[in-house]
Amino acid sequence: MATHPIPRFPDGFLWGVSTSAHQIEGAAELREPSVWDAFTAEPGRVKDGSTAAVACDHYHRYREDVALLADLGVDAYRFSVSWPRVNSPGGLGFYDRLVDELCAAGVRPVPTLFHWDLPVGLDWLERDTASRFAEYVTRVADRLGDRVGRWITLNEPAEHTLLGHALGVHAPGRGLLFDALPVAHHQLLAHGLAVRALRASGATDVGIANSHGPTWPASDDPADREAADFYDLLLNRLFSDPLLTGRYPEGVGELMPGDARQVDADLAVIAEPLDWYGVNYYAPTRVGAPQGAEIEFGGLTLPAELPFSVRGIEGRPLTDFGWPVVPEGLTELLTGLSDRYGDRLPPIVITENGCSYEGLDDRDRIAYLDGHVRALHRALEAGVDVRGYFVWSLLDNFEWAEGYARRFGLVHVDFATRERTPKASYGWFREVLRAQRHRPR
Ligand code: GBH
Repeated sequence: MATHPIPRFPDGFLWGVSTSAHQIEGAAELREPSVWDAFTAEPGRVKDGSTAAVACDHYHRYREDVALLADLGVDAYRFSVSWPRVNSPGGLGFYDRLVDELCAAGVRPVPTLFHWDLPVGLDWLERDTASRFAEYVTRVADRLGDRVGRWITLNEPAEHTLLGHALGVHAPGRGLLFDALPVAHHQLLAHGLAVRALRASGATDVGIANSHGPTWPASDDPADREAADFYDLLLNRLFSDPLLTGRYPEGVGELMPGDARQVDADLAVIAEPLDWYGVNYYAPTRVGAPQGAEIEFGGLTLPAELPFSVRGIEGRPLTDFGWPVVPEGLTELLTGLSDRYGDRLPPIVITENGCSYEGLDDRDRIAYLDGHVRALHRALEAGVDVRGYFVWSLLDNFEWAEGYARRFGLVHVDFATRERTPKASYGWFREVLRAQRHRPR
């Protein structure tokens, strides 16, 4: 554990933790099914064969979880609203109670409106899903907007496109490879329409949570550089460029659904100004030229026909998931975003950062988080306007295709009894928050 105190962050910097509905709520029988329920029901899709039918049972235990947040001392809590639950009778009432409980505890609610649990029957390949999303967002904002100040439209459209629709390892389980591009466009359009819907309902603090990470070429060889640049385009710029500049990267707009005029009109919606830009960061990726074979990577099997190959990052500790621990990648990422977008980049909030490790005495998690908070401070010193930091996650939870095998929580959950036990990292984060508030500048 680092011995030096973490440097002081600016006044008003927002400290928080994140979760998502499908991963923690349970009470699946009280809502409509989502594509994740359907996907999980197919044999072999989730590694340990588990489902999220009960998960952390947060739906029934939210009071206990809000008490954990209050005791931790975070300013804010990022959770997600389940669209299939909102579609069910009484579903919005749950979020009403949760938001009331958070406000009473002095914790700011920061809802994400879509974190991958699409209602069964809807499909991101269909353009109409974007308008349906905006209608749903209006319903949520009308109900919660008197107490919710800050909103997040989507979580990681890049990962949802890639994992869910291009590779098929997440719901809805489609392996469309490049034919998945309309899914990216329709989510971006849904985001823009949601920003407009939120503004129409009076919201003044709207952002998105995008996954980002530096892409490191495997070597200086032009073939490796070209492959890395393409990977960076697909995972990073394909999303940040339209959102922040109103244009797709060179050559991509032509691949999107609709004629050029339609795509341009959509881009004007997609580029609605944001109050802040959310970044989920876990690790950089090492990418080289294709190697003509399937690749095992980060729990995934990547098909051989991709125009790049993903390599390991050597000489770094790995988390239980096999992801490398590279704190300075966060500084590099943030200074890179600031260089690329300049004045067009709104203030940044780190909406997720964390790691999976076993055990209650989780010193490795403390080391990971400590390193990343320091790396974040270095980005601030370098002049990047960062306004907040959220740890993924409050609780161990249903880690998608990995089931319950990966533990990202500051709080341990026993999935037989649903008992919560704060880990060492919870105590560490509480001390960090305390020190930030009490240390003189
Ligand atoms: C987030 O996705 C999700 O928003 C959240 O729901 C999920 O629980 C959480 O992360 C943990 O998975 O290059 O080998 O280091 C993040 C998904 C994270 C997937 C980084 C690819 C790269 C692994 N991405 N990861 S590696």
